[in-house]
Amino acid sequence: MSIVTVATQPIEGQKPGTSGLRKKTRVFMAPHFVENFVQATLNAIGGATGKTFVLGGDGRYFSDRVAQVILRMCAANGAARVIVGRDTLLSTPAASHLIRLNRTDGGFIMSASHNPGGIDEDFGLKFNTPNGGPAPESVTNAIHAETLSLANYRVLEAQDVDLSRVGETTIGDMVVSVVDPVADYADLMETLFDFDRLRASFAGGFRMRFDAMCAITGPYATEILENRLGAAKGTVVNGTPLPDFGGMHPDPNPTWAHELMDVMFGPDAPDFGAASDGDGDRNMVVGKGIYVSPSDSLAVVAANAHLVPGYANGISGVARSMPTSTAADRVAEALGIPAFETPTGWKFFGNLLDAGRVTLCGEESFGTGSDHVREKDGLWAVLFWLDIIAARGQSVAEILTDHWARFGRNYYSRHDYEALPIDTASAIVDDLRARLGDLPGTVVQGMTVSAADDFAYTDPIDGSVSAQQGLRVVFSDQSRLVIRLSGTGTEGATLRLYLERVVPGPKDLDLDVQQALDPVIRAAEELAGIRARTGRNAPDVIT
Ligand code: G16
Repeated sequence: MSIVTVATQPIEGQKPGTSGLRKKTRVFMAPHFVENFVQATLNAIGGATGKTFVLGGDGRYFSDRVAQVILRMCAANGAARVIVGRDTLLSTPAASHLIRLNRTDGGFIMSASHNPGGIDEDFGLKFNTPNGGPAPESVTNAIHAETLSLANYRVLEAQDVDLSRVGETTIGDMVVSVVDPVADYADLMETLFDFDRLRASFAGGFRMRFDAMCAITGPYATEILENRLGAAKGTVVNGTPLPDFGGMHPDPNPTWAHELMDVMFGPDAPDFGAASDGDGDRNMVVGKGIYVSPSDSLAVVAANAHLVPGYANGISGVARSMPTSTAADRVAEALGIPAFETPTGWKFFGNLLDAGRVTLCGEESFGTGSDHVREKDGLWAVLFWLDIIAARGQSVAEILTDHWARFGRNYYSRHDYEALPIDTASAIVDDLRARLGDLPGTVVQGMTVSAADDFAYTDPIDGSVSAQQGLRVVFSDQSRLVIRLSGTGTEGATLRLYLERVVPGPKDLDLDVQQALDPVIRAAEELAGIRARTGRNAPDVIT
């Protein structure tokens, strides 16, 4: 086996977005595309010599080929060992756990998360650092800089490695350890939650439905919920990961997980419903006839953490992304712990988690997690809810009602306008940005603007600054709208409009969400003119 140095040229468009590099699969399939990005990554982290990495992903189309390329390139660049999930499978939180558990030098995750998979859909690749978290901007900027000047990459000439069997093998001088993708992660969950209590709950007739959307969490959910906790067989549906996710759009929100929503709002609904996304880091939780918004989910988890064994000694702080509702802030205030507001992207939580400043983090984009790994974790959030339900002996609806009565309710929704012409979407954002300074004090749809800015974040741990992270307009009654462009889409531009209205209670705690938000929706249209300027008469996705 010989190491070949292949001459190449920089390829445009290799700038990582909110979470790694995401493109159409065919873009990744172009000559040198994967190789350039992998070499740029290895260069940016100071080379691979003697290092150990984790490798896995959600099993989407093309993962098998990319995994072999990464193995050959790691071997050619002098890596000592790569730990790979069997059949290339690892959920993103499981990969994060393996990176930490084995004290490795980081890992490659092959996934475009909630984006559909297949030759005409999306692929993605991201590097996580030794703390198990997505590379911070300092690293992704360095990777991008490398992609712009790359002249060659190194690859080992070798046959494919058999990744279908657990065990050790070598490629060149490098060891390849193929591991069970589920076992270590499931063991970690047993240390955090009261598995005896949960077993008793399922034995007592508690019913749930977990929709894995033909994506990575199927094997994890089956092992944990059905095998270890004794939930009825068939609790996990769409449980086999498929390269094209069976044609599903594996994004756990009311639009894409509508089958689950139909069941949960239908006759004979089970007690609890949940779904996860392509790579297993997102979650949606639903009660019988009631949907839990991700922002509320974070707040409820924080308010009830003392009931869950892994968190019973207290939580140090809570962090949420800026567009996420402020519901969790109110819980933090009541608990006397700090609350942090970060830009969108799980990578911004890493420093706070590493420094022990926060225990729980969450995002409106169906992400919830804690310091047990450095990624958001879909199944973890589901187990957290199950443990809270078991400990309180209440339904989801009762838990939410109690929560709103105590803390007030943050009505919240996100409206997405997808696949817009990039120029149109950028102009909408740029025009509003230019007017922000004039807005405070003005009245829009009967509401007075109290503050308006383009969110900038200074990391409290390393002082790094991230500017232009979303436009926010806050009204004097604490209602709020936020506009930003997605950093994960692969087709045109996706404009996200985040809407929030705070109702302190005790009145008006059970309004229809869209109706409750109507004044804020109208204010957004008056200020930004999204519908007028795009010609769309409704959002593509409402969460
Ligand atoms: C990724 C990030 C999240 C972010 C989400 C949406 O999630 O990890 O932190 O909130 O994208 O980002 P955007 O609004 O820029 O599209 P995932 O699940 O896709 O990895």
